[in-house]
Amino acid sequence: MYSEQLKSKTEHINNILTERIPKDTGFGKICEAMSYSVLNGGKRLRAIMLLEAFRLFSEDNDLEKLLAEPFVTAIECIHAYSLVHDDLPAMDNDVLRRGKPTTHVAYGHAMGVLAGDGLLNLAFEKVSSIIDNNLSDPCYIKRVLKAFNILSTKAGYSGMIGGQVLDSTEKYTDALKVPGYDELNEVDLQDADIDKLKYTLRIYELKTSQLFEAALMCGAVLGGADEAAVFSLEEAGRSLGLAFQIEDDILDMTSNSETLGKSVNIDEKNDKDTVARMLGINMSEELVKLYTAKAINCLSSLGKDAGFLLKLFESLIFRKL
Ligand code: GRG
Repeated sequence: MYSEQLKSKTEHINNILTERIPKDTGFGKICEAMSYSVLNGGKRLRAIMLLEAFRLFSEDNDLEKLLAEPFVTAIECIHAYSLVHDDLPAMDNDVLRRGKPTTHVAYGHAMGVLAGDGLLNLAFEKVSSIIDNNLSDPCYIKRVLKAFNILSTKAGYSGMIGGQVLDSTEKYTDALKVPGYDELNEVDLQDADIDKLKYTLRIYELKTSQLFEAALMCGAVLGGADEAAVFSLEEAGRSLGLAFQIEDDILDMTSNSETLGKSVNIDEKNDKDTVARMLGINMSEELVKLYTAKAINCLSSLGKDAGFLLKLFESLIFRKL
């Protein structure tokens, strides 16, 4: 049953993280604040995707422990750092995350910045230390370096951080028109401002899709996938991230903070141009379905038994959290 599988996979990820996040108390409260930021719940979607993508291409449990688990830790550390920094007063200024006070509320603003920085460095420490573990086969070293490059690029200035920059500093003007997004022709968008919509989707692709792409691609690369398969998973991550972020907008407008574990109506409060605010709930739900279907197509095109990942993708369409 899918929900039991999901529960057990989430527990597995939580065990990996608990084992690998440092408990050292030698540097004030930094380790405590880092643990608080990572081990405080979270759906573990990116970690689950990474491990499932690895398993599409390799059934070697030892290799999974050696190569994939450090990347699982890294991607959740990077995700957690982005949330900690996103919640800071200089950004969204949020007080609630995963049902608990945000890191800067619990530990102070300076520690919010430092815990985020510490998590980003810990991510790179974990993946680079794979090389120390008697990894002599050049083929595996190449996979690790390739995945390291994907993760750091997609989380970086031209990926997730770039998206956050556009999101928080660049309101749409005609000068910011972006090409592409032909798939929008498949839905009736009535009198929506298509150029502004495309720009907003571009931001989502950067700030949200890029980490989904990294999760699927890193798992595949570490498992030994060929370039065509890695590209299909990149496309799957792109579409899934778009669907996920549009649903996130919808939940911000329609859910409550008890269910979400974070503040709601933030986009209205910050006067943010979100897809859901631009198109309304019904049309936005059409886009969630469109992009989820695209993601499922890309995943199916691999011709692998991706049963669990497919169910995970489908389950995100009408997620409550
Ligand atoms: C570098 C200063 C600096 C800041 C980085 C990049 C960034 C700040 C923030 C982006 C974070 C963000 C809000 C991305 C949107 C993606 C999103 C909806 C995140 C929530 O993901 P879930 O629902 O979270 O998977 P859980 O709590 O389940 O892990």
